[in-house]
Amino acid sequence: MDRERAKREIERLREIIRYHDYRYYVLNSPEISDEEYDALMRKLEELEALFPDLVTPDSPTQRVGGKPQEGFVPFTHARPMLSLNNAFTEEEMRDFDRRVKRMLGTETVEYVVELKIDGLAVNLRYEGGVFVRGATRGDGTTGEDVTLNLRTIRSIPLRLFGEKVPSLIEVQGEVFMHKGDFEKLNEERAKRGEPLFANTRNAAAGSLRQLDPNVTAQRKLDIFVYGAYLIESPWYPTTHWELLHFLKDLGFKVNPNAQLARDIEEVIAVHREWEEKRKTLDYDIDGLVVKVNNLTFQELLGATSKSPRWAIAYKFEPTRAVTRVLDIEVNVGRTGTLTPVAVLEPVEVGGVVVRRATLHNEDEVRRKDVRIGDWVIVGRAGEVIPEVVLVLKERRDGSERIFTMPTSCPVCHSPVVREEGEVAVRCINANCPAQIKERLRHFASRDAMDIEGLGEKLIDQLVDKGYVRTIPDLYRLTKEKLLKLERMGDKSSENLLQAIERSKKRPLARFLYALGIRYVGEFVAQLLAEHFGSLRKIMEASFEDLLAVEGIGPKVAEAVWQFFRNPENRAMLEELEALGVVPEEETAEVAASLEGPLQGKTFVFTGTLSRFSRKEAEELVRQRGGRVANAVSRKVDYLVVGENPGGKLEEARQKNVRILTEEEFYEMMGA
Ligand code: 3BA
Repeated sequence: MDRERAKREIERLREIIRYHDYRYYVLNSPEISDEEYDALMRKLEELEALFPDLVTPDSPTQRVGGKPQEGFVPFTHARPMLSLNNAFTEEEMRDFDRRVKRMLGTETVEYVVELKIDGLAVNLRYEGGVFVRGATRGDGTTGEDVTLNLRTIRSIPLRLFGEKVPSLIEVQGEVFMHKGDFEKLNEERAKRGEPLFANTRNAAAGSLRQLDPNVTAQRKLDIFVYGAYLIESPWYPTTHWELLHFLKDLGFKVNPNAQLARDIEEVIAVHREWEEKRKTLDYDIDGLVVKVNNLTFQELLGATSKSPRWAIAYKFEPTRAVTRVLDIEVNVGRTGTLTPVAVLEPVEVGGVVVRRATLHNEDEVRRKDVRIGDWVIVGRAGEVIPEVVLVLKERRDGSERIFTMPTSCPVCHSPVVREEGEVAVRCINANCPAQIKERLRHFASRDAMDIEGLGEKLIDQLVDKGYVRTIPDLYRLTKEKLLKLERMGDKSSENLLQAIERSKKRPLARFLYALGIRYVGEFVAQLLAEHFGSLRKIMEASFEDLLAVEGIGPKVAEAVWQFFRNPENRAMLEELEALGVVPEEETAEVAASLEGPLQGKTFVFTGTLSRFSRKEAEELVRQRGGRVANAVSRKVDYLVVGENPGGKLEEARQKNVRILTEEEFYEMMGA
């Protein structure tokens, strides 16, 4: 091939590849397969190898490469990168709005509301449409030149598109790491015994400040751009909203969730929405950035030496906080599992005061190396139960004490065992008061038999006084006994007896779940109930019968079979039946309803819904032929997230289950 033809072919290939990079990395919507893409790239590489003088820095082949740098060179931004003032409350936002209006002498100011990406700010310089230099924010005036590292971020265009490419432009954005990539990175670091990153922002910063661009390339960073300084351009926008669209048209990745707000009350409403919805994103945000839309207004308002008067960060309550581990206690669960729990100096996290955080198990305490007296970061990201995220080892002074798991149960003092291949240490005394209490608590809980009023404190008293030891004992309680308990009057004891009475006829799935059989969560209980229909049939099922249920594996089948073989359990079930506890059998109705647009789709709900009750929402799914499960597994198609979602959300993320906000759910239901 002659040089001229090669040159034309190289340019053609680059343009095609650039377009597909844009589809894949910016729009998340590829048009061709990975194989087709690789073939284009190989062709380009071959031609460039034949004509090395035709290789230019903006070629898609030139993203990674280069040797480790000696250090970073300072870079002075064309215009200082200011910082943002913070607001935390609605009142502070209304104050901001009043200030803006007073200074402008106008009553109507429109705002653009952007998500505040929790990453690090960078500035990208393009000359003649080609990416030439990129730098961190630094002190605002001068940052560090991290061009080679930024080139590895595939969502950063090396060359701009379109008709209106400015000849000189500096673009600002936030480099960040996706939650999933962050977790994988920390897992790898834990395996290699390297210190963990506390959050996605630190991980992104650490990755961008690598001297070896090859390391940065492996960290899978991403960017959202939100601002620009148009130095020489064939066209100038008049609003920030237009600027965002312009940046998008040039090939930059702009966050799709930015929106216009007509007034400050709309801004406040958007903030309320995202306080919940942020959990469904696969990147961290720590608030909103609110900007005056009109660029002339922006100029009139100007800036102080530190920050613009036309923008403000409207922050969320943090979901992480730093505190101290005062002690490590051990809890005994329903199945006798001993769980270490950190007792913390009380600290506010995401609007609630946290006093305790789970440490999961002994291995986890070792892995994180949590000691009594340590300063730690506690997190509550979408989880109900807070956990210790990271130990701040640099704050140790040598007075910290190492925790060891007890060799006997802290409640009943029987020896504990750790079975082969298990992480959990268990107390195997079935009469351990801690286990009895936890079993009863689980049995009475909302998702199980839902016995209203039978909470933790009451169960403690009932067990400690010797009135209740087994589940059937609950159904033998009398008013005389209840009246002897603290804070139990005439009315409250009658209410409790009624609640216990009502629980006698719960659906079979709830009853099975309530029994607390190992590995039988809400979803498995539902499968068993649907498959067998009655308790009798499940009790008589052989191991093979159980294994034949779709979705049930050998471990679960074994646990269920064992449970019903145990003579004590059988006696308990007979007792319950004699006391009138007869779960409602699963009728054919359920099977018959499995037709409709949602046939074969399984939904799980978490959190409180605002428009419908949980029951009504579940009914919407069933009417359309879908199924409702109680626990997240890989078989679940959608998790619907209401207010204050539980741990299911994190599970859904890990298992790649589609997450729906409440609104998206109603849309899908046509409700
Ligand atoms: N918008 C961060 N600053 C932002 C341009 C102004 C600004 C931010 C922003 C000052 C985000 C301060 C550092 C800086 C460029 C100065 C955003 C975000 N807008 N959406 C108004 O998502 N984190 N950060 N960056 N100049």
